[in-house]
Amino acid sequence: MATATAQGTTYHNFIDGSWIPSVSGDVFENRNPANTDDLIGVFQKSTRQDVQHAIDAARRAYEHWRLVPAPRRAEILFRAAQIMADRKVALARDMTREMGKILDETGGDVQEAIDMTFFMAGEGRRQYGQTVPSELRDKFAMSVRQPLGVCAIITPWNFPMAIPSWKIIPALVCGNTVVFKPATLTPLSALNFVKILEEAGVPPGVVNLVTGGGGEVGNAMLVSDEVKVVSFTGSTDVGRTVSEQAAPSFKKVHLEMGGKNVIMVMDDANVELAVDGCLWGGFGTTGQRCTAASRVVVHEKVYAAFVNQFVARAKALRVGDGLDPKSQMGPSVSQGQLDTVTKYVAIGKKEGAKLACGGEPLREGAYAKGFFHQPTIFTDVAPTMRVAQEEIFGPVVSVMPCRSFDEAIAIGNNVPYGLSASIYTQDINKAFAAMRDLYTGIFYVNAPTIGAEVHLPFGGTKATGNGHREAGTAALDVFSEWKSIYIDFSGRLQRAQIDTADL
Ligand code: UN1
Repeated sequence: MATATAQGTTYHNFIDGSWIPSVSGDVFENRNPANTDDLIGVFQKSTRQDVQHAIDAARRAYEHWRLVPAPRRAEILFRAAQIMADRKVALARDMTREMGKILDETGGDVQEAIDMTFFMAGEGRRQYGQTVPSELRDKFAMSVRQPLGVCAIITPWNFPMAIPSWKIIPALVCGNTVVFKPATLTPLSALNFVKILEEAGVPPGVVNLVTGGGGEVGNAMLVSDEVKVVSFTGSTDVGRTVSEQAAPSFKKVHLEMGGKNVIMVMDDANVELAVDGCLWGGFGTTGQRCTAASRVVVHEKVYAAFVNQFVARAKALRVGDGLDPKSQMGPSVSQGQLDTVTKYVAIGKKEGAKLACGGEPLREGAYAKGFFHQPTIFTDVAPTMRVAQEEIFGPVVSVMPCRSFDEAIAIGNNVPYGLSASIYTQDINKAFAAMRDLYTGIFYVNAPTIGAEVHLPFGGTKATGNGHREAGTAALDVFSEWKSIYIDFSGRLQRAQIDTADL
């Protein structure tokens, strides 16, 4: 898995059951975003050739793995879930160190991977199809799920173990094999995950890990004829490229992309509860969730009360190294991400939004070697401003006043994305109307926009997705195809839709 030297630990790719270096001999560094002096390790900068080896291994392994009965495949996955649970604390620490979010949250990330693995392992005994009466005599009709082959899994850095589990575990339980390219910012958590699958007994070649950049590693997977499914989570811009690259070979493409999620606070809301929700939804994971509540629409009758409380609470958030149990918000994941935050703060100011708190990177003292930024709130934001339309993926929340429930819904829907939304209200009629009318894949009542559980579908509408869902049994639809089977036991030719008279 790794070799340690005075220069640090070198981690390898995992191809065909062996931990091996890239053919390039090149590596890249992974550093702690809370303290860039802390080198976590060096990882393989893989090439097209490495990807090809991994695809070849996955293709060969598929011929065996697809024939392993699904309940047996699932037994391996149950074991993997248990190993993850046993190692949860250590896995969370590694993740905080490489990604920055606080320990409570990395513990949650690992827990989500455990939950998903147990849930999907259960699907090993539940890949239900349909049996239906045939329209002809002495004929049987049914549908079964079948695997597709090699799946390319491309994952982001914000949920370094949960999101890989959402994709890899259903792929495996359905009988596919995997080539996995994790984000370059979080390769250690990916490696930890794959190591656990290896230990649990996943056979050589069934899961292959190739670290490196999207341009080289990602593209090589997208253009390969051997790859049958691509599951990608990341930005909408990259998702579009994934879709275009994968189109000529007719791959099944599952995309999970950006969000600009809204919390709507109505005049009858419990304002304190709404403030709790907006803090957690807006600044949890330093705003770096696709589901983050980066917009808040507040009824004018409670606007002043809400803003006062929200700003006071945001100012009091303790920003710091995620490994310190006192920290409530960690750094942005990288300099690039921090630059995006500062860019959008400048855009918000220029557009005339009121900077109610924050707005500055934190550079002094304990912050000097990390990518920290103050929790930032813009108020009196117009719904058309860029800070209210574009995904920032940082600790910046835009608050907008509204005069009515209908206006809140209109503002809520008027963005390019459709992942998650929420309403705070005590009025059941408004709650149900909002559930129906927000065009998103996920909706919450009296809870923030984050916090999806693994056994319901996860995904979004519009520029967030391309119609697929992960998590829940919906994930099986990404990683399997239906086969309809007809068995004629009449011993004679029966012509469907034609030989109906003698029935
Ligand atoms: C993401 O935002 O990228 O629902 C994933 C949530 C988490 C998963 C988020 N369970 O917020």
